[in-house]
Amino acid sequence: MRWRTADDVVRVTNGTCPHRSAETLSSLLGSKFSLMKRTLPLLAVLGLALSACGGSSTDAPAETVPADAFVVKAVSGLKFDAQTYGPIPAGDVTFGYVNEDSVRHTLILAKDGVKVPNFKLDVSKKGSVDSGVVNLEAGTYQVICDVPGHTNMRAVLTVE
Ligand SMILES: [Cu+2]
Repeated sequence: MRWRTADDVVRVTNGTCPHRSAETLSSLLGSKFSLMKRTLPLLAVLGLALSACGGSSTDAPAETVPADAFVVKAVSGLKFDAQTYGPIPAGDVTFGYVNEDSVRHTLILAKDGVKVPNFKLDVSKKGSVDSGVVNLEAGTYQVICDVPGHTNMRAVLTVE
């Protein structure tokens, strides 16, 4: 997927773990000064910082789309990645929302002109991901981005 560029991965990784930037630093130091023994203590400290992060289940997980999610993407041109979605089964639906555009987008649902309450996804910038669960009865829903000026961001979701 386009949003998973190397830069995005680095950004996401750095955002996940404040110590992770040390990895980049240490690899830089490692390549430039690998023969200089006086950098070893510094690298050891960096290594401790890394191990304090690595694999700990208490870290905030990287924000990713849940595996079972129904994925909608915001793409360039103030559009969703499709004009029609579904049909998907009624009940609890997990939505994943991926921003492949360069500006903020939201995702809300409406049925018969009435907004589905307590459900709004918000992806602030390129590479942002949001997800949420909403219970939907069968019907035809409008998929809407309610950011001002994004009135063309409309799609239809069929739930059955
Ligand atoms: Cu939008």
